[in-house]
Amino acid sequence: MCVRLLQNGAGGQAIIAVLTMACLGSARLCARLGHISARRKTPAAVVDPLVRAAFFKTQACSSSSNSSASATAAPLVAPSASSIAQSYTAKRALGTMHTQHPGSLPREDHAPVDPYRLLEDDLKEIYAGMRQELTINTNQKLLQTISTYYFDGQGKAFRPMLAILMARAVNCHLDVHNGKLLPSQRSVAMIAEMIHTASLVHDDVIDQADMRRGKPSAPALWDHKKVTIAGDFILSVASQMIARLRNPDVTQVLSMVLTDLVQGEFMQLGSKETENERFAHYLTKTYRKTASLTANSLKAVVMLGGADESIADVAFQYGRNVGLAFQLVDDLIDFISSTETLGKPAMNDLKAGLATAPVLFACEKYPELNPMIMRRFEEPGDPERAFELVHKSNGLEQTRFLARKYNMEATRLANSLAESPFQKALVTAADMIINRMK
Ligand code: GRG
Repeated sequence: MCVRLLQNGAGGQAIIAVLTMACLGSARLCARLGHISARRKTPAAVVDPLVRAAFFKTQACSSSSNSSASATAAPLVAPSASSIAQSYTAKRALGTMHTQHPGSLPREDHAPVDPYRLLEDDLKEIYAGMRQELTINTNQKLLQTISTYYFDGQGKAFRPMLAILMARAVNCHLDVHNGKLLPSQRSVAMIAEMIHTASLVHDDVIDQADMRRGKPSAPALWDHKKVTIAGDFILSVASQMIARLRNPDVTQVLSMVLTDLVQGEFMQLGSKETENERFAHYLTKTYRKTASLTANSLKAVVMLGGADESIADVAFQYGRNVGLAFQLVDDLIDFISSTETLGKPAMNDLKAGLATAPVLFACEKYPELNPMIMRRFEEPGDPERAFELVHKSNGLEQTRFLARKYNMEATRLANSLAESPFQKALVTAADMIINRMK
């Protein structure tokens, strides 16, 4: 195992982050990196809404188990992080964002907390809010229909979930706002999901994707020009919401996400000649395309809560680490999940010409992948051969190992915050990202 410093640009500042690199039989690649500067549904009746309200409003930051309220709130304590991860992969509507749970378990202080269960009301509220924002900002019926199409509660809602958890965890940590979520913090959670969704809409047009989340994609249903404009519309409404925050520093942080996303997507269209350059390019692309959104939206919510720079950096780095882990796992499951589980075609990346971490690691053992990468798997049989070589190599294990390293760093950061249900759920969320299958 090698430990390297990777410097990454974000928000115009240099961010130094520790990249602990998995070198399972990949010492060469690791050495090169050294040169880089870079739910079964819980029965609804189990938790009395009033008791839960009391628990979260008056004891929102408390993790103690010595009250009747917290005992009643026991279903928030899930059996294990991986079972949460498995249960959430089942298709769910927003009303069923519960971890599956066989019944009430005794509360254990160190047991994981299910973020979906914990934030059920918050998430319902923000989905209703996003749909409302998109609906009231246009009287064009078709624009309303297309722009709200992906706000159907079928996404994993990771970004708003993380933003709300971090906001509430830091409010508890600082002992401010009674541990409650501020309206501006709720807005940022919505903005993050809206930016994410606008990028999915555009991505589906660019990739001419037929499916998204197990249903026809927007461009499969409507004219591509209209779908593109609907993506722009989602972004324009999100921009208005940013402006309404009336906070120039937060505006700058959130605007950076857009610059990063567009650059990340653009970088994905290019490739590099050498293995060193390719991995550096891949990591920077991954930060920009995926991790910048989680890093900067988590930073924005804590800034709005009144956090100082050091806590803002904890939030940013937690978001950056879970974002990088998320994308690595995304790239991994493209090789191991079925089309049915994913709700979109599997082996999509190779077919789209993309060399992701599993392939880049597999190159160590199978250099014949190099010319395939350079021609973006365009020759007949390239995707199938590359898929086979990746499975024969250690590329999948190395990718998971690297994702786990980021996950461990995120967990360390979450554990640097004062204990609260939200802080604990940040730890669970990082684990869910690692254990997910879709
Ligand atoms: C319009 C802001 C904007 C950008 C244009 C097209 C583009 C530039 C960027 C695309 C960026 C993109 C699609 C990143 C994908 C990141 C990613 C891993 C998406 C999958 O996220 P999940 O699995 O999706 O959280 P769900 O369906 O759960 O919401």
